[in-house]
Amino acid sequence: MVIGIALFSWDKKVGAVLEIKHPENLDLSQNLINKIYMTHAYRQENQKEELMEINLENQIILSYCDMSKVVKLGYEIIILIVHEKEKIHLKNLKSELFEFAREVLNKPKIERKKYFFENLDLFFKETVKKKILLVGRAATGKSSIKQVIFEGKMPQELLSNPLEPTRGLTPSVYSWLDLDLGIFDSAGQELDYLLDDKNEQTLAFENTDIVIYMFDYLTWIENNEIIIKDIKKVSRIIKQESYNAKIILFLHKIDLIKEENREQNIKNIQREIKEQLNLQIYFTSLYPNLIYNIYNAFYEILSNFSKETIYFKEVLDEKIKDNSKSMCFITNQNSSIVVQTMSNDFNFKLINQIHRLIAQFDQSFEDMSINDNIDYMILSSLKNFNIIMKFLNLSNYDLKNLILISETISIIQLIEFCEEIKNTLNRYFYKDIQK
Ligand SMILES: Nc1nc2c(ncn2[C@@H]2O[C@H](COP(=O)(O)OP(=O)(O)O)[C@@H](O)[C@H]2O)c(=O)[nH]1
Ligand SMILES: [Mg+2]
Repeated sequence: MVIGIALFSWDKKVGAVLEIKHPENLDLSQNLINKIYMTHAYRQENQKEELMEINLENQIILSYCDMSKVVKLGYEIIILIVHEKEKIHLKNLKSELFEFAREVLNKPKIERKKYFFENLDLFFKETVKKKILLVGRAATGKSSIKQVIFEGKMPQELLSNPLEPTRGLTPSVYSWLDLDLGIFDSAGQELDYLLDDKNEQTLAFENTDIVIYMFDYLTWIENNEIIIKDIKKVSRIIKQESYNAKIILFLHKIDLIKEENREQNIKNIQREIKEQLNLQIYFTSLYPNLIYNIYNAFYEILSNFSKETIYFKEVLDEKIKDNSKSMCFITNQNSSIVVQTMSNDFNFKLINQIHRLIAQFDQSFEDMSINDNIDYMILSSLKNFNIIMKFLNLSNYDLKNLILISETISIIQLIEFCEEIKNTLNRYFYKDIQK
């Protein structure tokens, strides 16, 4: 998340003068300003444009100054303050700030303000803020799901190297298309405390839009009463305090149900939940052949808030709908899959290998696309199994790669699809800027 941006000019008598800032309530302490000036002044021998990175407690400050002009004009500086969580976007933000600051500061003073505000959407995208709370007993898989969905972690890594148990309530902020998502992961061992202690309750439930209560298959089999009791308690808290949150259930680790019984078991549990609780439930697992369901669950949940999620899904569905054995997805800067579509007959077993492959190529493909203008990466087998990956170059909008996989569509056709999708997305964002 970009927190703010500001332009300082220089007065021979008083020193730094704050000329422009955004947002209006951006807090810039004198201490901070001094620090920024010291950082540039310290490198006085540098006679070129420079972009410094200053790391503070949980913020990163990028600061541009053209040192070749200091003798004549004093220090003219543009700073961009970003949340440390945005570290992964830093490379793009730096190059954008560099261009932006150079443009602004090369303009005569009276024209700067207009240009500055007209181009702010480079850094600030209008987003909707939503809070999701993950609760459930210990070791049901809450933290693993969070890391796979929102941090682009490989599921098999988390299955073979389990995470440390979560302590307390751990908040993280993720950008997800047009959403800013606050995900609050809670500690399973402390669930009783969370549901019984008034202060903890407020901290967890206040302003929450979605409560995901997760339980795993084995606990359900061994002790479904405790789970039903938990869920009723969550319901009661929401009702009593009139919180505006919706409860969604995840029954996780369905890989532990024997495959031949899975469908029937799921149906039975679904019926039981409906009778006792009447809440929406998803059946999930991080196992490769079942992972698609989790992405779909989050798609359905988030599409309630995000118009981009719905629109992009439509764009992909449109391309895939008349083709068999094909799938398509788009990743964001975190390498999370933000939208996907698949024909019914797609070979699920392939997903694991494809995700692995894409993860391995991810960084080098991005570098090559930026530095060498590489347009596509294509993998093609003799049996007409084709994978194509296209770098979307839409980092401002938090999108990274488009990936199409098919056992029936030719490479030429896949390239065409990629171009069409890319053009549709460009039109969508371009129109957005025009508004
Ligand atoms: N069988 C199976 N195990 C899983 C799955 N997802 C996570 N796990 C394992 O469940 C354990 C607990 O995971 P964790 O995410 O720490 O659970 P949390 O306490 O709810 O945050 C770990 O050993 C994970 O590897 C799944 O889909 N199937
Ligand atoms: Mg955890």
